[in-house]
Amino acid sequence: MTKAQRKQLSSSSKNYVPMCLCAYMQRGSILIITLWILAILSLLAISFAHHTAVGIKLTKYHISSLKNLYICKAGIKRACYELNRDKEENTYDSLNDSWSSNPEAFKNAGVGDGAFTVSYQIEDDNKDMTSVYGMIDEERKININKLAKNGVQDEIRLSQIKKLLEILDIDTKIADYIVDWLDSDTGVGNAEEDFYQGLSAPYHCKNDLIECLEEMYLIRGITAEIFKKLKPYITVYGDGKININTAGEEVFMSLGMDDTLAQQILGYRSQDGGEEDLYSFKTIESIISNLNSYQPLMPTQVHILTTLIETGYLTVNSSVFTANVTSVLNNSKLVKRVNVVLQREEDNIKIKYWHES
Ligand SMILES: [Ca+2]
Ligand SMILES: [Ca+2]
Repeated sequence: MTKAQRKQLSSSSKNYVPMCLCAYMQRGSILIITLWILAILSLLAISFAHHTAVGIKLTKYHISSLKNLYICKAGIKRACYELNRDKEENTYDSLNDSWSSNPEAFKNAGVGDGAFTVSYQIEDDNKDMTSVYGMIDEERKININKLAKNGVQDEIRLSQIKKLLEILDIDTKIADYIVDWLDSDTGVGNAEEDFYQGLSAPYHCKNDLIECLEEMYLIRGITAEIFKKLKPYITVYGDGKININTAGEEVFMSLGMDDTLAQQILGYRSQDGGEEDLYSFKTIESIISNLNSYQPLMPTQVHILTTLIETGYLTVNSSVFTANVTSVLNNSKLVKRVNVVLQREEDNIKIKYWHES
């Protein structure tokens, strides 16, 4: 090999090594870039899958929620049906009516993918809470809006509410504060505009009717404890008459009856008439004679009843009903509650109040 050939060979081998290295590095970069792209795509796919899963869950929740609402609406339809049916069956309203206690219609009644229940809780003789499957008529309670008549305090109704507060062991001043909230005057009383404007977060005294019971939390002196005690006995609906077929002892006594008379009414009502509703008061005129036939009334008791009947404080009918409807779906823990107040009129039923939770 000549000197020139050796020089050429040496030169070509020097060039060969960097060229190989360059190609190797190029392939490595492509691999790294590919891996990065794969990683980014995987992350995007995971993120997309997560979003889709959340979306599917939300859609399922909304579908279940909607189904639950319509099951509650079916419960309300059933309540309206029972109210209309009852109107055909009799001309009075009592706890023996189909709207009142009717597990067949209102307890866990299957609709589509779930079931509805229309119920409320009462205290039984052992002071335990028990469910009644049906509606509550508002005429078993005292309408506090009637404490003010045309914007002026009604003395007789004020004394009735004070009696109720006494029975429930609540300060009777609360009755005056409720009157101040309702009556049209703004200066005479202990809970008028001045009081509410003097609060750390002031607001106006309403000087008008209460639209829903929870509004009472705005009235001076009404605490959660007092509201809970009062709630079963008061309402803001109805014409102010008390249904003698549905009211309880506390309400009868607040009307001025003694304990014996209140118990006599409850005793008459609770007699078992078998299939027939024999022991409801069917007309106002029959109240005294029915009670006398059950157990002779004292002259003072006859006088109290006569006065209450003649002054229009008693009735045998109800027209406003509260339905607490709960719906559950099969295979789901999702529960929906709708509380409605229904007013039964001559030829239709009006919704007076609606609350969903
Ligand atoms: Ca009836
Ligand atoms: Ca007032």
